Amino acid sequence: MDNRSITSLGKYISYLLRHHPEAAGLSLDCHGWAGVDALIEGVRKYKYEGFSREILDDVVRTDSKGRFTYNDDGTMIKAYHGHSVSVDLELCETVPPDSLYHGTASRFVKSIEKEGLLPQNRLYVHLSTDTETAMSVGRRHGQPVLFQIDCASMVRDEFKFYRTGNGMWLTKSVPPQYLSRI
Ligand code: HQG
Repeated sequence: MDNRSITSLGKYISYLLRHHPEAAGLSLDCHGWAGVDALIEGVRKYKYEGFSREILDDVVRTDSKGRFTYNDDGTMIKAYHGHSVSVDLELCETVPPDSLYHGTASRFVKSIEKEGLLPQNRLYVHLSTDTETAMSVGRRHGQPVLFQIDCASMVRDEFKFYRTGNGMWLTKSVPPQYLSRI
């Protein structure tokens, strides 16, 4: 299977595991896990008849952001980040670096400077450790703009941060006083 098809399947699986599991007849448990057999069956029925465990393993192994993980015995799968469905991802509170970055589009700047960063349709605000990654996240939405987050002050003010298994930083919101445009 070529890389483009693997990427396209990864996008579909992200959609199912983060936003609309019911679209392929799946359900997630309270921690966001789906059964691997049920996922394979759902993808076969709704997206690609030739889908298999081998292809799923390729999707998981080659994903550019390491978006997915299996449980220990390989019978369950979940996405590490990006969810809009209400699940408890069992994230551990972790002290972040002093600064993290968020890339967005220029048309959101006014509102962000007024309200701060809000999770919008997702469960958390997603933050990056480096400016290049943040720029590419922002570019998905339009003309990219970068904000630096003063995590050291947020930690001092008792905001909580979580690190996902694939290295993303999540927090519930970032009020405007901790943001600076760079
Ligand atoms: C913006 C992708 C107006 C926010 C990425 C963003 C990431 C506001 C957009 C992950 C706002 C929401 C998440 C406010 C925030 N007013 N706009 N007060 N607060 N926004 O896609 O961070 O590739 O839900 O800046 O790489 O872009 O899918 O969030 O522009 O890691 O695995 O509202 O999703 O990962 O957009 O992306 P999103 P995001 P995947």
